[in-house]
Amino acid sequence: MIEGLQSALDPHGPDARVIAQIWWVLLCGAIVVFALVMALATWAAFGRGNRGWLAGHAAVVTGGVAVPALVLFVLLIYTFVAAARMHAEHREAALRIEVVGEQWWWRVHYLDDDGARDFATANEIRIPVGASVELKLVSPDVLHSLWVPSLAGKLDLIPGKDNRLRLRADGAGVHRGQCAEYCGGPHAQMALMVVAEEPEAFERWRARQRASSTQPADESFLAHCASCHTVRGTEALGTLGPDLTHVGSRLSLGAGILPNNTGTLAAWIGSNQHLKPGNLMPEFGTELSGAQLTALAAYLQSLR
Ligand code: HEC
Ligand SMILES: [Cu+2]
Repeated sequence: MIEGLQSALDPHGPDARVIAQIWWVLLCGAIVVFALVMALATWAAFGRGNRGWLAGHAAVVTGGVAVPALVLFVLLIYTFVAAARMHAEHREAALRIEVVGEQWWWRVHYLDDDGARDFATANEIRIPVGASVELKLVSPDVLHSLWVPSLAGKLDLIPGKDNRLRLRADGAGVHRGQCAEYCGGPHAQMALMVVAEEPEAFERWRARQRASSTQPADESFLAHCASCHTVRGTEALGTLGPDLTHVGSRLSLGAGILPNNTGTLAAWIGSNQHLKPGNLMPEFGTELSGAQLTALAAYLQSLR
C-alpha cells in the first residue's frame, strides 16, 4: 500500500526520507494520544472506583491545556530539527534544470554550467543517481506546484518568482510527479516522470538528447505540427508545445497520462481532446486519415 512510484511513504531520496519520518513520528504521536484519551473516556463512562477527579479543575487544566501544549511543542521542535536536516543534506548542485509550468504540461530545459539553456525536453526529467540536482521552478502565467513525493517535498511555481527545489535519488528508478496546485482545465492530467539513472547511463542519455534529430523531416509534420513543435535539426521550430526532438525516447505522452508507443501516439494526435479535455493542442482525427496518423506516429516514435 505504501509502495509505488508516487508515494511519499516509499522514499528514495534524503528529503523524502525526512518527510516520511516526520509523518511516521507524528502518526505514532497521534495514535498514543488518541489511545490514551479513548482509554480515559471509556473508564470515565463505564469504569469503577473513584473517577470524580476526572471532572476536577486540576485534571481539566492538566489534560486539556498543559499536556497538549507540551506534546505539540515537542513535536514542533522535532519537525523543525528534521526539516533543517533537509537543507543540510544538500551540497553544491551537480546539475541544474529549469522546469517551466505550462498549461498543462512541463517544459524542461537542462542548463549548462553557466546557467544557460542547453537543450529542451518535456514531461520527463532524468537525473544521475546520487547527485544533488537543483530544479529552477518558473511559470509564465499561472500557479502550479511540483510534487514528486518519493523524492522531495512540494514547491510552488509562481509567476514572477523563481523557486529552487533540490532533490537527490539514492538509486536507479522511475518516480512519478504531479502538479499539486489547481491551475485550470486539465490540471489533474499534468504529471511528469523523474527517471534516476546511473551516471554513465545518464551521460549517454544527455548526449543523445542534446543532439539534433538525424531523421529527415516528415512532410506531414512540417505542414500540420511545426507551428507549435520543435524538432531540432529540421524546419520545425514552434515553441507553443513540447519539444519533440526525441519524443520517442520518453516514457509517457500528454504529461504523464499515456504510455508512449506508436498506438498511443496516433491516438493522441487524432483525439487528444477526448483523452485530455481542454488541453491546448488541436486534435487531427477528422483532418488526417488513419494512414496519415499512423505514419506521423511512426515518425515520432523514430525520434529517439
Ligand atoms: C496549436 C499548437 C499545436 C499544434 C498545431 C500541434 N500541437 Fe502537439 N501539442 C501542443 C501542446 C500545447 C501540447 C501539450 C499538451 C498537453 O499535454 O497538455 C502538445 C503535445 C503533443 C505531444 C505530446 C508530447 C509529450 O511529450 O507529452 C505530441 C506527441 C504532439 N503534441 C504531436 C503533435 C503532432 C504530431 C502535431 C501535428 C499533427 C501536433 N502535435 C500539432 C500544441 C500543438
Ligand atoms: Cu496544476
